[in-house]
Amino acid sequence: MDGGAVGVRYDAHAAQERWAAFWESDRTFAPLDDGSKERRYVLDMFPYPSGDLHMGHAEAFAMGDVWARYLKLRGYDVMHPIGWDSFGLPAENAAIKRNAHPAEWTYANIETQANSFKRYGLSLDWSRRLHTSDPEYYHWTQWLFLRFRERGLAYRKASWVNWCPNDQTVLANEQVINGECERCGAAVTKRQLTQWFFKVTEYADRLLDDMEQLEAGWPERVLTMQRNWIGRSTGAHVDFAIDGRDEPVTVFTTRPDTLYGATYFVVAPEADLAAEIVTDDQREEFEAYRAKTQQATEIERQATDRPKTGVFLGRYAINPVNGERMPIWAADYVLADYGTGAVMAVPAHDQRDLDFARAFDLPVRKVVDTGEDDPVETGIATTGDGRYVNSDVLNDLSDKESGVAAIIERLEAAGTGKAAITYRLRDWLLSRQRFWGAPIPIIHCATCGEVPVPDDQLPVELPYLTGTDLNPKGTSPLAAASEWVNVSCPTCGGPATRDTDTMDTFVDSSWYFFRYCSPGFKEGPFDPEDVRRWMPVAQYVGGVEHAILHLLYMRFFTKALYDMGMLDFTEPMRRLLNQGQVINEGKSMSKSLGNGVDLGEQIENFGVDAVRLTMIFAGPPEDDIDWADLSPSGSVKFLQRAYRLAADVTSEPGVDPAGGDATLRSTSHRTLADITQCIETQRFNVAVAKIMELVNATRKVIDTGAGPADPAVREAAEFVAITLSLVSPYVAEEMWEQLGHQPSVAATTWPEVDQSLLTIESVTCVIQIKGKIRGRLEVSPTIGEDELRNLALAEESVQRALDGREIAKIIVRAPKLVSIVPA
Ligand code: ANZ
Ligand code: ZN
Repeated sequence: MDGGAVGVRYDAHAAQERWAAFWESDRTFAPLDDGSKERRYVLDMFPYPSGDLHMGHAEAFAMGDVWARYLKLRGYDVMHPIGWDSFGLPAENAAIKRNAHPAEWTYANIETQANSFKRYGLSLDWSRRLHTSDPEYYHWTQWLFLRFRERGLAYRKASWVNWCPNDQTVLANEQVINGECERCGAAVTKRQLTQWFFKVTEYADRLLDDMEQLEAGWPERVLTMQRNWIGRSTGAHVDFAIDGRDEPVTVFTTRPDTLYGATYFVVAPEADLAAEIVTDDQREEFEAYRAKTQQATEIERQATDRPKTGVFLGRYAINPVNGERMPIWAADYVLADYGTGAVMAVPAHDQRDLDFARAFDLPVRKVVDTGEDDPVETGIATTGDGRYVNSDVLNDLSDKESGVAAIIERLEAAGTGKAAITYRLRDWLLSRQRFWGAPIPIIHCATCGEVPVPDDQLPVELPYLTGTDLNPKGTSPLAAASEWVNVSCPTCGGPATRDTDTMDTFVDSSWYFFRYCSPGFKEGPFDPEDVRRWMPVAQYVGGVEHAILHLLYMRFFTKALYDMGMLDFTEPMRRLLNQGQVINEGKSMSKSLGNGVDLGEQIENFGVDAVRLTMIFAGPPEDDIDWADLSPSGSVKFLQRAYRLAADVTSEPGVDPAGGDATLRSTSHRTLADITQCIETQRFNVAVAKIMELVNATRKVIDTGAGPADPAVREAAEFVAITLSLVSPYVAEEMWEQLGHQPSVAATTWPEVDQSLLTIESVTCVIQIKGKIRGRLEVSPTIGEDELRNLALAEESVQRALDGREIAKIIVRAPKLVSIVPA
């Protein structure tokens, strides 16, 4: 089957060495940035240097490279930079274990990964390389922090925070997954600490509303996850007077229309209010309860099947619409950091409240008649629409919308409430009690308070700490570096101390894509002119695990920088592609399962081109791919087959294809049109399948058709080389050279589809039996002889005419004729 000059092969490993060196010295992938071409910025989420590159990186970067190479061939000036997200806990843990400095481990891993990236044939611009742990980079992370602080977007306050008892550090809400530490899986508890926050909540509405700009280019599921995370709830704030307290207490409710059904009042046990209002009689019981809730993890507190617990605080709240006195309880199903930390409980229409009321024998009063069975009897709260009952002014109404509007009007008139919106989104807790991060550039002075480090003293560099100095102690390891900590106050010159916390690494990654536009810029984090030329990013590629963390934070940074006048756009990434995971034998790869696949080994065995081809061909980019189901050796065979086309071509470069085999030309242009469409719509796997078809069609014409000298064969082989270069760049370069071209295929242009050649979609094949026409078939012009023979014999009219007779002779002239002679 497999024709071509026997033994002609490309040597994958030799090609890798050769072309990687060529691209580097030729600076093939450095953008021109001279305005001669339209600019496009293609970006892969930058890696964390945890070790060498793994299969996940290989997939993501292969996807990104399809884009970058494609856009370059389409004539754009493409910027495709690379760098490292090189601060973070794993480096610190490794340093403690090996009694070394985190930088050693970090920068050694970066070098390993950089070499692997180069071997992997990515069209990267190495001149823009950055590491977030370099002082030249974190200088500007600190500078941005100070600018945010000036605008009130960075502030410090005492609050209940998520605490990981294992890593001995605080965590952002986003880093707590089902009540567990995202990093180590330990159950997260709460602690009251003074911490730094970014005021993301100020941008909640814009983060939601600007998603309109992303609808066309971002996956819907990421947008949905962000919407849910921001969690905008509309309802009302209602003020309840408290017996014996001057100030009323406000609750947030989404159902102010059920106000007449409120029968008790609940405060979060750790809310200051609870400790303030509890009566002396109840204090002991309350304090024991509060201590217990602090040990409970978020998972436990939110579990629905968990028995409801709580303590009566001995006090009463007054319902503003009917003056009823309602007992105030502390219960852990109410969270301190949502809404106002206090709720009016309406057991008839809220299941959590009903469960609690039944546990503590509190009254239940129905105020909406939904026609369902009475919640008092069933124990099931009714939440739907219905006629209002027991609700005074609402009793004539029967739908929620008018109920809510009527009660809000009444509350507003009386000055006891108003329409309100609440968000699930919290401010971003950014300080960490760890070493390997950007120090917070603040000095604490007994006289002057918080004093920012003056800009001309940035960066505040990390002191040199190693090994056991870094052991987690509950406070930052930096606190022990007394020479570093003790400074004189920049304002009054008196004795002062540095802030000893470092910034969450998500701060570093919230602005790195701007820095790529201005590598080495000394007057700021980036030159706004550079960013204006290159951004927004045309295509961002990375894992869906960042759907809310990184992808929300970087949107927040962008909006804040826009408000500072440094940008002229509000969304940084036009399009987002989330690649799936590479799994093995149905499961995520992991050390404990022992099912890890080593990227280096795969490359050793099959070569970079075949590994990349296998990744891309495996399925749609966003799907998970199971390495066990794939055949990198099949990819190797295909690549050799493609290569041999180029080796076989005998016509000269530049020959006019016009006189060449018409059907092959039609196939080439149709396939090229399809491939182009597939790339544009991110169906990279289908694009590969089309390239395979074109290889087969060309092979057939070389072996059994017009032959290797036909100019259409050259055209087809060139199409193969160019389109294949997106996925398997080394073989493509080899082909391009075999075809007599100067390097590099990456620097050529994507061929034009000749529309006039697309028309011949099928040809009519005549089936003769003993010279008489017995049937016709519509077939592809490139159909193979075996396939055509089988199709012809399967035709009903042919079967009938043969009537069971044996066949003496069959002549197949694909695609137009099959001639059968029966015995
Ligand atoms: C009375 C009520 C009646 C409520 C009813 C619901 C149904 P979402 O939709 O998630 O925003 N709530 C308010 N603050 C809370 C807190 N800190 N911890 C726990 N629950 C809290 O939820 C808003 C509803 O959750 C609010 O509306 C409040 O209960 C409760 F038939 O108020 B509702
Ligand atoms: Zn001072």
